[in-house]
Amino acid sequence: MKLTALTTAFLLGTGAAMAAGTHDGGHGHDDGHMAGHGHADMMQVGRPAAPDEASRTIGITMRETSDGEMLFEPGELNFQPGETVRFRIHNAGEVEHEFVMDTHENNEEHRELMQKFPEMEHDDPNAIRLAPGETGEIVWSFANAGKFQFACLIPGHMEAGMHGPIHVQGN
Ligand SMILES: [Cu+2]
Repeated sequence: MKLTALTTAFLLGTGAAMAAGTHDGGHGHDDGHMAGHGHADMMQVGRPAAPDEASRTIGITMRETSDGEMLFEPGELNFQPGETVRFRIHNAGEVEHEFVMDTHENNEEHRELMQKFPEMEHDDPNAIRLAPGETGEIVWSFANAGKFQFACLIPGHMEAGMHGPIHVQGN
């Protein structure tokens, strides 16, 4: 799905989108590669991992409701520090959605950035953007205990309900 996301970025990406995507350097994954285990990919919420590291698969559905809400199912996620899981994310809605894992603060910053640059495309390892009907995967290793967040940062979507807590509980 990484290739699909990249291809979409190239197909849909205008000069403005490209420029917006790099204007603050805040994403830190400009080349979009899946180096996986380097320090550069380590975030507070964890790091991308290889598929064979995953100990379980979690299905996530993204959709809109008839009364104008947008949501993730399930609405909350729980992990242990050091746990590596495979997310199989399906967009069952009628518009594009994305699944982004990060700290609440980083998601908030990112959301504001996307409001300013709605055409912005990104290819961060902690995020995946899916067209209606599409399914994609992220394999992720949760490093630190703490409370994180998954959200859709497309303008208006988080406000419509697309966010939930990720609890990484230490013993
Ligand atoms: Cu969305």
